[in-house]
Amino acid sequence: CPPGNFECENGICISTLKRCDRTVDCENGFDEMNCAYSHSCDGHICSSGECTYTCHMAYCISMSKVCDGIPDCPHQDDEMECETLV
Ligand SMILES: [Ca+2]
Ligand SMILES: [Ca+2]
Repeated sequence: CPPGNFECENGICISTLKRCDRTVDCENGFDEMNCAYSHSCDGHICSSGECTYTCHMAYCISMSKVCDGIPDCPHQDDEMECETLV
């Protein structure tokens, strides 16, 4: 990858600005791995008035994105545990 770019595990190049921005840009979420986010999340917490869900890699998404049919977690686990809620 050229300078200023981050290489995904599959060789795709993305801007380093997209690394650790809490949005999955690499196909497998590689750009969001090993990130030191500004705050840690253990289970379900509420911060700044917004409830968040924690994916399997300490990756936070809004609770409203859980079970919305769109994979938001790097491992898509926000959609995987929906069956049990039915
Ligand atoms: Ca990203
Ligand atoms: Ca989702």
